[in-house]
Amino acid sequence: MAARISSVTTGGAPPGPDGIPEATVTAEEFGDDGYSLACVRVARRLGPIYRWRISDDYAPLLVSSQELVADVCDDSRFGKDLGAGLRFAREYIGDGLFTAYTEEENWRRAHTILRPAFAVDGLRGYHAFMLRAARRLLDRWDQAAGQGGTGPTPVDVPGDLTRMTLDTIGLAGFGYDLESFTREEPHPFVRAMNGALTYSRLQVGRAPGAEDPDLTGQYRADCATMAQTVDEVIRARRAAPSTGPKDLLDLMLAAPYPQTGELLDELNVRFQVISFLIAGHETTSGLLSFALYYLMKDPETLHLAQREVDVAFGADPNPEPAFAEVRKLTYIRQVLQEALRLWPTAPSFDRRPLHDTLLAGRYPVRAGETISVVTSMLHRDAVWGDDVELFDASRFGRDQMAQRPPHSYKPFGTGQRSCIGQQFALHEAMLMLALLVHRYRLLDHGGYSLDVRQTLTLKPAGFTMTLARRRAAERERWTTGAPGQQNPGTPEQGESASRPDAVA
Ligand code: MNH
Repeated sequence: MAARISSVTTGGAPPGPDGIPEATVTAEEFGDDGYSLACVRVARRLGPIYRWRISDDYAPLLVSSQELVADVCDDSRFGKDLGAGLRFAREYIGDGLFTAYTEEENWRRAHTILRPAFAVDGLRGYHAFMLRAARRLLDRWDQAAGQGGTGPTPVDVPGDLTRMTLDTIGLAGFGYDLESFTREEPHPFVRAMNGALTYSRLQVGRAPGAEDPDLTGQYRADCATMAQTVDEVIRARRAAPSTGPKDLLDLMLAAPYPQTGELLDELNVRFQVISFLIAGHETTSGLLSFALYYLMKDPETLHLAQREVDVAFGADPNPEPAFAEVRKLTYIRQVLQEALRLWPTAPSFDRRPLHDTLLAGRYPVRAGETISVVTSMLHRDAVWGDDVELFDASRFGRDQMAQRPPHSYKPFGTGQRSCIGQQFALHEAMLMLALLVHRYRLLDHGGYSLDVRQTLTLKPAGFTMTLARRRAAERERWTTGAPGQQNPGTPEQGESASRPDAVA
């Protein structure tokens, strides 16, 4: 059922003098589905470590076994690196959190100031915004389900979920409504953002001086549009300070760095806002799209997910779950974690040795060189058993999680540079997924077969499905079932204390 990352089985390359094979990648192997998926194909051929000479001065090492990844996650010997794509993105997101070097003062400042916004108390304040954006998606999908006699029309799953996650981060982070569901054309910021991201992607691996002047002109215009939108948002907030709980923008504008009492400077705030708008939506919408794909294809998993939300929300056709209720949906969380195992939507991250060192005690690596973790291969390491392509949410039951070695699951990166928005993303995704499986049956109208593509992040391309509203009786069967089947309880009972093991 699961689409497999296709493997190429032509012969291996001879290892170099350091024992590391060097990849020569044919155009066919490179394919057209994105750099990270090509890295996976090469890893299948060359094994868990290889060097890929992309240009004369850029030849990252790629690692993908649990053993090697565990070593590069040692924060005392390795730190975050910016691969070619992120280095390029510094043109428009500068030293924002995502693209700052750890040594840059602005990384520590922003990390210290913004961290509290992503702890439980911060998250609680975003719940209402998440619910509001989720509601917009349900309204659209109710229409598509064909209320009022018209037949169901297919929904664009990744497209609509991207609208939802974008509205969420705009509202929750910055009090700014991107109104993604009511526009015919994307918001100018969104169009500019996609243009700039596409342009950066095209630049990776392109020789210096080989820019296309038309594209470069458009790119400059896109960067200016992003900056303008964000400066407007900032001006509006300065003119009318918010009265509710502090959001990200309040902290960015007014919270001092405790060590020096200084605020983030104006340019850095602009970089932060753009960074959060980008980092805060694509990955989460991809995650939800993959989770819906597996639920649509796998009735048994869907059944368990529906049982959990039906018991939690009851027969109420329009539940408005509270913050704490969402956090108790452990099976829904497991479905999301398993989706991120098979398709980590941020498919790789980069590390670099702080000093010359031996990787895993045997491969010499130099200070400052780029070592990319191929997360989607790590998540298929033998530590995951012998049926790694199988979607199986029980892998994230508490006992199974405790048995796996550390650093076998890295969808959110690692250590101090891991994703600051992890709990934000999981809460948003749990809420949305819970509302969806409570409300609809998920119908595979076209026999969709998984086509994973990387733009910036991974998405199931061309994924549409149709929906049918569930009836109250379907939701009540768990609690009012036949004698002997009463109240089966939630799946994985007693696991409500379990936390994702994402960042070890
Ligand atoms: Mn997020 C860093 C994955 C959702 C904001 N994120 C990272 C990294 C990964 C990642 C991997 C580490 C990158 C690296 O080492 O170079 N993020 C995800 C995934 C999801 C996600 C898979 C959703 C699913 N991220 C979010 C959300 C937000 C966010 C939501 C904001 C609300 N992420 C960030 C920021 C960083 C980051 C900011 C950089 C943090 C730092 O380096 O200090």
